[in-house]
Amino acid sequence: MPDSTSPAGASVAARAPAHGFAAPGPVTAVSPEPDGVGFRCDEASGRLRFLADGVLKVVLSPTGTLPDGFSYALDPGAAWAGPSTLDVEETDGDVTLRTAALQVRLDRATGCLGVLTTGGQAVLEDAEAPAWRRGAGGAVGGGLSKRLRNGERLLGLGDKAAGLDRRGGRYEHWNTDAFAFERGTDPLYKTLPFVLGITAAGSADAGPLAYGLFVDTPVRSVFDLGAADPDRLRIEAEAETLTYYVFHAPTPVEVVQQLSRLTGRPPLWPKWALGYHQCRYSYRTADEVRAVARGFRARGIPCDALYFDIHYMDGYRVFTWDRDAFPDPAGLLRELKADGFHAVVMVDPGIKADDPAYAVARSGIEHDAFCRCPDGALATGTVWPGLCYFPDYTDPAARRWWGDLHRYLLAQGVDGVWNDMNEPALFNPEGEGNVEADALTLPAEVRHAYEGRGADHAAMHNVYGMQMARATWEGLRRLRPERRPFVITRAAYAGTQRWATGWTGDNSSTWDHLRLALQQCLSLNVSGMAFVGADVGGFVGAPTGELLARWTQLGALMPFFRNHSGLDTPPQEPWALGPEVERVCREAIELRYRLLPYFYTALYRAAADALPILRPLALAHPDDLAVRLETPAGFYVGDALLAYPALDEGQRHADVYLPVVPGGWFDFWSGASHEGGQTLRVETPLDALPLWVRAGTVLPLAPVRQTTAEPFEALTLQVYPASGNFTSVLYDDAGDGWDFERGGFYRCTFHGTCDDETLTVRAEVEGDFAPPWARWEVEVFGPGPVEVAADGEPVAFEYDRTCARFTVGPSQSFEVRY
Ligand code: MIG
Repeated sequence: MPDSTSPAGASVAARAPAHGFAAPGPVTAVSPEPDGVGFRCDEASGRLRFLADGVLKVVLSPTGTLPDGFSYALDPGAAWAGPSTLDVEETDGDVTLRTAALQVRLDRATGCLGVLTTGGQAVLEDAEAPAWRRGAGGAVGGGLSKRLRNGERLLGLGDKAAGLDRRGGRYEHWNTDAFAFERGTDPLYKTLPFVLGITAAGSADAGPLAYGLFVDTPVRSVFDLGAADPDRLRIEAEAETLTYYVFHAPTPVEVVQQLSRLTGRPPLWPKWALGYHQCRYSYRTADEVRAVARGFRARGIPCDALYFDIHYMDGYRVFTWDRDAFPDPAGLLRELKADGFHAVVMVDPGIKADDPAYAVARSGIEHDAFCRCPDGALATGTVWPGLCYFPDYTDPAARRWWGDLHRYLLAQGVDGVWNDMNEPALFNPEGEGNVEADALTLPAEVRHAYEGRGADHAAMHNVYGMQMARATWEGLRRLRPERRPFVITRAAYAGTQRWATGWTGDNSSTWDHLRLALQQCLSLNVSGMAFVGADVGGFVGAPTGELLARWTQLGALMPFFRNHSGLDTPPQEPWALGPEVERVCREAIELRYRLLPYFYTALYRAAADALPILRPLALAHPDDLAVRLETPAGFYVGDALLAYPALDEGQRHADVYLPVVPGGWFDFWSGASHEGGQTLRVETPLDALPLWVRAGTVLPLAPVRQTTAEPFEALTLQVYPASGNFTSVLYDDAGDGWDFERGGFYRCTFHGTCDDETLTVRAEVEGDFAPPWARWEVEVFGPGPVEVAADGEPVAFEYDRTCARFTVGPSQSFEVRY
């Protein structure tokens, strides 16, 4: 070992005692800058810059210099054209900047900032001036204080373990291994410091207003959303520089899109990522994995991926296999592949440090890829393998080294990588290594490269996991350029969605966790992380059959759909809890596979159009006063499907609130149509998963298959008409690879027009990809037609009270006459 490891004597310097707050003081100078202004105060300087008419960037610093603006959160590929117009007006009292969407007023006397609409409606206003807490060594932390209004709802903050409405809560951002977390446990694994505000309707002509606040400080921070003072949103971050963005758009969904454009859209994940995945901690031998695979195929339960948790490794050494338990990994993975299963393996950041023969550790040292203490010693801490080193993923060379390690796994046929423990999480047996006994992560003073800038762990902690996921993604992309990477991460910071899907960590097999799983996934979607899921069935403990059935139903509607359970828990595969539960689980999984074309389109819309996949009702219906955030429990999948899964033990009915939409709603199961603006009571026996389709939708469905790759001949198109014009989109491509970037995609826009006499659906196709379907099986809901035609030619049809069925060629336009 070239370097010794030394116990860290240094205490955490950054926690200096506070000596009170300092405000910026009066504005002393204002200077024009591109798309905004710079300003100086007695005690601070700042910059206001519009990235677009409705996107304002604010940078504040208690020093004279503002940073270069680098942030891991920002998508470097995002092109901001600036505001379409910008007026700057200076008066004695304030400086006002106006774009086509917003005006910002900087009060000269106090340095307070107010963001308003062009019509003068408040969007987000300082309640008090920004302030810095002065420690002995200068400024150590900054604070913001914004006004909250009566009736204003706040969403976002990623997967914080609470209800959707974050108002009244206080949340901390410090990525933490939160094993067996409960509702209210905080902090958790992820830091997504974005708040979506939706105000109550102001007056008859001023409807609800939507805005977003993204505070781009990866350091430890606290968001108090009205806990200490109900009318104040207060943010304190252990950062000198406060950088935040205010978004404003006509609708909440567009605000989420603004955030997603800033911090990046997800890549188009391979299609198999949308299939059903099975995991446990751990399938310990090759034979056990084979038995699980057979379990799915023998029972005809669809499944696309199996997971290898930490026991596949040799003594928890990453990039190794335990050859006793898995004598021929490549052979096993080939077998699985032949049977339609993808293999995802866990890779943790901790690299075993106390084995001189371990090539990965030696290579890391040679490449100087590991984090060091200020005295130059390698930082070490204890995790699964014992004493470990930790790669510095904020160093581009270390990321490259890390990425290249995956060559070994890819050669064996691994399809995807699961990054866990990347908060980073450490154990603390008596403070082994040079980690403080109670820190459970790297010490604050550990050094990071931070892209050549240099930073300590306190500053890099919350981005560690995202940069690990990035290094993994980039490695897979580089080493296997013909395939799309699949990466899943536990820790995250804003922007992680560019490189990884996510799950919500170690939940429990309880009914409250079922509801929490939904709330967490919805909030993650509001916060820019669309491709997420929670462990189906719960990780800690054991679900009852009823809970597993209900959780599989909910999971079938989450983007990431994986059953996972913890060490020493009883089996939790869909068949583990008896035939009735197995049937219900199978039906839910089958529904997911039928919905795949719709889900894949939703994923495409997330990747292409920055749209969330899951949407709380309030996101889509901010002006509907009947839509509160927690009840009813309905939510959207994509923009057309409304779901009301049962979330309570023994639940035998659901009160389904249908929002007001043109043309109303159709029951997905019965085809019956219902007007919006009412609450229906529906039965929810164990096998019921209430689903509603918005009128004005063409819903694409595939037949049930055992994997997402199984070819099929007939695509079903369910048409749910609404009078007037409507459009729907169907996206498809090869499901993997990058041909879609060069025209190898199929995007069909359905242009529907409907009145009492005629329904026409015109299919407008773009792209060069030829989907494999031989025909479209069309199902048109509503009254019985008198005739049907495709591209002008009459077509035979059947009608059965709710639905007219007929067959057309793929991509054919059709017309129904009533
Ligand atoms: O200390 O790899 O959240 O999904 O099964 C536990 C074992 C480490 C935590 C993850 C969980 C995983 C488990 N890991």
